[in-house]
Amino acid sequence: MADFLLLRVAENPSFHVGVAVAGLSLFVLTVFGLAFLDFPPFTKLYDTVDAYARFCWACFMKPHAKGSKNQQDALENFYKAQASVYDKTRGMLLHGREDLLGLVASQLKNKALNGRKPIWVDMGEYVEVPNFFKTVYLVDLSTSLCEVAEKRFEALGWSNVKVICQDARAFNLSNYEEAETPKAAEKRMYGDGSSTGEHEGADLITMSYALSMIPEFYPVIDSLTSLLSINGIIGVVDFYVQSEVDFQSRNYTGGVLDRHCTWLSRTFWRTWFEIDRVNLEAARRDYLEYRFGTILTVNERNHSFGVRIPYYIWVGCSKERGSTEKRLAEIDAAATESPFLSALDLQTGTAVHHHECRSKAYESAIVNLTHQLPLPASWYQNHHWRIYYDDSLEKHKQFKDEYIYAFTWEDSRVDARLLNVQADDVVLAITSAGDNILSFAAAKPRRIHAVDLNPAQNHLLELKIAAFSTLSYSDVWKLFGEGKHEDFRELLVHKLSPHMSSLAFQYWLHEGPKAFKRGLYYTGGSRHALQLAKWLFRAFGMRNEVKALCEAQTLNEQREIWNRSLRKVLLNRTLSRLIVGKEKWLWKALGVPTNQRALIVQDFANQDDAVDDNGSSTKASESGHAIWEYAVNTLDPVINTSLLSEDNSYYLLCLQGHYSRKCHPEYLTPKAHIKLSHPNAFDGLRIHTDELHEVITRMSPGTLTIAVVMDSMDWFDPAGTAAAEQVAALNHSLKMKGRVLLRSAGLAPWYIRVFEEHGFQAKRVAARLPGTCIDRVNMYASTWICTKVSEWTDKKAMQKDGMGKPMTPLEI
Ligand SMILES: *[C@@H]1O[C@H](CO)[C@@H](O)[C@H](O)[C@H]1NC(C)=O
Ligand SMILES: *[C@@H]1O[C@H](CO)[C@@H](O)[C@H](O)[C@H]1NC(C)=O
Ligand SMILES: *[C@@H]1O[C@H](CO)[C@@H](O)[C@H](O)[C@H]1NC(C)=O
Ligand SMILES: *[C@@H]1O[C@H](CO)[C@@H](O)[C@H](O)[C@H]1NC(C)=O
Ligand SMILES: *[C@@H]1O[C@H](CO)[C@@H](O)[C@H](O)[C@H]1NC(C)=O
Ligand SMILES: *[C@@H]1O[C@H](CO)[C@@H](O)[C@H](O)[C@H]1NC(C)=O
Ligand SMILES: *[C@@H]1O[C@H](CO)[C@@H](O)[C@H](O)[C@H]1NC(C)=O
Ligand SMILES: *[C@@H]1O[C@H](CO)[C@@H](O)[C@H](O)[C@H]1NC(C)=O
Ligand SMILES: CC(=O)N[C@H]1CO[C@H](CO)[C@@H](O)[C@@H]1O
Repeated sequence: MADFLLLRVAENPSFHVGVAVAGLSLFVLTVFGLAFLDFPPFTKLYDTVDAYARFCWACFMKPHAKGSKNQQDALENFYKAQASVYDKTRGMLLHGREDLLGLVASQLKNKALNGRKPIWVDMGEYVEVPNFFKTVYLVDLSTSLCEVAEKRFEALGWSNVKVICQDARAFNLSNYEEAETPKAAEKRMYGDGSSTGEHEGADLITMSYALSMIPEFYPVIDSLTSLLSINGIIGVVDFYVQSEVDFQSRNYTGGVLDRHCTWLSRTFWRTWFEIDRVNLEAARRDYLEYRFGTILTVNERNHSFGVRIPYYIWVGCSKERGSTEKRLAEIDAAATESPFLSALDLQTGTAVHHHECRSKAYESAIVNLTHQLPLPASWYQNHHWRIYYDDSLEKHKQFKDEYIYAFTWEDSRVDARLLNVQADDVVLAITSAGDNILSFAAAKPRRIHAVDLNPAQNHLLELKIAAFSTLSYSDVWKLFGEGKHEDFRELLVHKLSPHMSSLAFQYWLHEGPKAFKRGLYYTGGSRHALQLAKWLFRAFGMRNEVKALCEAQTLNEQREIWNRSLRKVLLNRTLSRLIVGKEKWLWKALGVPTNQRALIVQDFANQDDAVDDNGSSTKASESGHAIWEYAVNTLDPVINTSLLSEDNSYYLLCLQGHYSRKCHPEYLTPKAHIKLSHPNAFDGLRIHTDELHEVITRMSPGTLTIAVVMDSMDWFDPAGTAAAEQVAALNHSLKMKGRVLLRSAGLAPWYIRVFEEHGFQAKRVAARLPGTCIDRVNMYASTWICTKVSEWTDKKAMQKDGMGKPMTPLEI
C-alpha cells in the first residue's frame, strides 16, 4: 500500500508542491521564530512579528501572479507586500552587505581620487553612506521599492541620492551626469574601447543580492563593464551555490577557500530560492569574474539561523586595469630583479643588465591574456607585494592551510650585527613568521625578497605588513604583542583589506577571528611546543615557578628558579626519550625534519666525552639522548646568560604565550612602528610563494647581495644533488662579495664543503660549544657566512671577453 501511495504522490504535482510549501513554511516560521530571540525589547516585538509575517508571506507563501512572465511584474508582486518592511527583514538575512560596504569603502578611501568626489551606482539595494559621494544612483526595477527609497532619502535629506526606477540594463550614466572634461575623456581612451559614454564612469558600483534576481544577467553585467570607470570598484554580495568542478581549473578567482558547497546544500538552496525566482545558477558569479578583474573575494556561510546559507562577497575592477604589457613587465621586473626595474633605478644611478628573467607569475599572466581571461587576482591588488602563485599545487596544499611558525626563531639582533644591511642591499630571506623580514625592512635595503613554500607563512607576513601600513601602534601591539584582539574582524574588513591579497584576506577572514581570540601564538604548528610546555608545567604544578621565571629581575634569581624546578621538567631524560625524540613530533612542533635530526645525532656521536650507558643503547635511544643533550646545550646557557624578563623575548613568548611591554622583538617597538608605517616602507618588498631554489633560479644573475637561508640547508639529503643545485643557483644570483647567512644544527654541516666547491669562502661566525650561547635563541649549533669570492679573474672567466658582461642565465 505504501508503494501505491508514494506513486500517487509523485503523480500528483499539486500535492507534491503543497507538501513542499507546508514543509518550507514551517521551517521558515521556526527560523524566524528563533530570530526573535535577538530582539529583547518587547515594544519592538509587535513590529518585528508584523515585519516577518509580511516578509514570509511575500517570500514563501504568496502565490506568484498567474501567467506573468515579466520580471518587473514578478518583482512587483514579490516586493509590494513587503516593501516597507524590506529593510528590517533583509538586514537580518543579508548580513554580507555590511561587509561588502566596509570592503569597498576601505578600497575607495585607500585610492587617491585627486580630490574628486566619487560616483556610486547601486543596483537594487538601499544606500546608507552617501555623504562621501558626489552622486549616488540607486537603480531598481521594482517600483514599490523605489517609492520607499525615495521617501526615505527625502526624510533623511540626502539630496545627492537619485533613485532611478529602471531596468539595470538600460541605465546609462550619460543621461544623468554632465559631460566630462576632454582630459578625462583622454584618460578613458585607455579603458575599454567599447564604452562610449561621455561620463567618466561610476567609481563604485554595488549590487547586493540583486544579481541572482535578474533573469537576463549577461547584458546587465556587460552594461556594468561600460558603466564602471577605469579605476572604479565594483562590489557584489549575493547568495550562490557552486561545486568544485565549476571553478577548479581557474586561476583568476582569487582563491577558493570554502567555495565548494556540498551536493545537499546545492540542491536545497537552489530549489529553495527558485520559489522566489532567485536563481543561484553558477554562471552568474562566473560571468562576473570573467568580465572583471578580481580584487578580493570571500565565501561565507551565515550560521545565525541554525542554517548555513552560502553567500559570497566579491570586489572587482576593470579587467584592463593594470594589464598593459608595460605594467606587467614592470611589476614582474621587481620580482626577478630584471631590467625594467633597473630602468627605474637608472634615476638613482644603478647599473642595468641586458637580458630578461621572467617570473612564473608573468608567464601565467601572458597565458591568461592570450585566452582573453582576466589576470590572476594578485595583479589587480593595490600593492604588488605578494607575487602570484598557483595555490592549487600539491606542494602548497601539503601544509593544510596552517603555518608552522607563528613567530620567527632566529635572533634578529645578531642577524643585524652580522649582516649590517645597507641601503643598496638586495636581500633574499626565508619568510618564516615574517619577524625577521620586518627587521630587515626597518633597515631600508633596496629590495627584500621573502620566500616561503608554505602559503600560510606568507599570509602571516602579509597580515603584519598590512597592519603596519594602516593600524596605530596600539592595535599592532595588541595583534602581535599580546596576540589577542577582540575586534579583529572589524579591523580586517575596514582597515586591513585594501592592503592584502585576496588569498591572504580569505585566509584571515577564515582563521583570524579564532586565532586572535585564543592568542596568535597558540596557533600554527609551533603551538604544540607551547602547549606541551604549558601542560607539563600545569601537570607538575609549576605555573607559579614559570611566572617567577618570567618576572625574575636578575640572572642569579633566574638561574636559581630554573635549577630548582623547571629544568627538572623540561630537561627530563625520561620525557625526552618518550616525546621529544620522536620524529613526528619534532617535525610538527619544532619543524625539525629527519635530515636535520641526523646532523644532531652525528655531532653527538662525534663527541668523545659522550657519556652513555654502554652496551644497552639501541639506535633509537641514542638519538633520543642526542636530542636531550642538544636541548640541554640550548636551554641551560640561555638561562645562564640572558634575562628572560628583559632581554630574551623568544623564550619569554614560549613560556607565557605573549610578549611583554618590557621585552619584545625590535619590530614591536614604537620606534620601529614609525619606520614601518611610513607609506613607502614596503615598496621594495616582494613575497614569493615557492621553493627557494625556484625563486633564485629566476633571479637576474649577480643581483642579490644577501641571502638568508636560515637552517633550510639542513633539510637536504646529503646523498642528493639538491644542495649542490641550490648553491650553484645562489652563486649565480649573488653579486660578487654577496653573502649567504645560514644556521645549522650541526657544528660543521656537510654542505659547507659544497659552498666551498662553488667558489664561496665559508666562515663559521659562531659555534655553540657546551655552556656557551651563540645568540638569544641558541637553537642552532653554528652560524655561517659564506661569501662569494670566485673572481672574474679566475681562469674560466678570463677566457670570456670583457669585464662586467653578465653571464647567460641558467636554463629554466
Ligand atoms: C549572520 O547574520 C546575522 C544578522 O545579520 C549577523 O548578526 C551574524 O553575525 C551573521 N553570522 C555570521 C556567521 O556571519
Ligand atoms: C549612453 O547615452 C549616450 C548619449 O546619451 C550615448 O551616446 C551612448 O551610446 C549611451 N551608451 C550606451 C552604453 O548605451
Ligand atoms: C591559468 O589558467 C589558464 C587557463 O585555464 C591556463 O592556461 C594557465 O596555464 C594557468 N596558469 C597557471 C600559472 O596555472
Ligand atoms: C642546581 O641544583 C643542584 C641540586 O639540585 C646543585 O647541585 C647545583 O649546584 C645547582 N646548580 C646551579 C648552577 O645552581
Ligand atoms: C623526570 O620526571 C620523572 C617523572 O616525574 C621524575 O621522577 C624524574 O625524577 C625526573 N628526572 C629528572 C632527571 O629530573
Ligand atoms: C662499550 O662496551 C664495549 C663492549 O661491550 C667496550 O668494548 C667499549 O669500550 C665500551 N665503550 C665505552 C665508551 O665504555
Ligand atoms: C659562480 O659565479 C661566478 C660569476 O658570478 C662564476 O665566475 C663562477 O664560475 C661560479 N662558480 C661556479 C662554481 O659555478
Ligand atoms: C654561567 O655563566 C657563567 C659566566 O657568565 C659561567 O661562569 C658559568 O660556568 C655558567 N654556568 C653554566 C652552568 O653554564
Ligand atoms: C595585454 C597584453 O599584455 N597582451 C599580451 C598577451 O600575451 C600575448 C602573447 O604573449 C602578447 O602578445 C599580448 O601583447
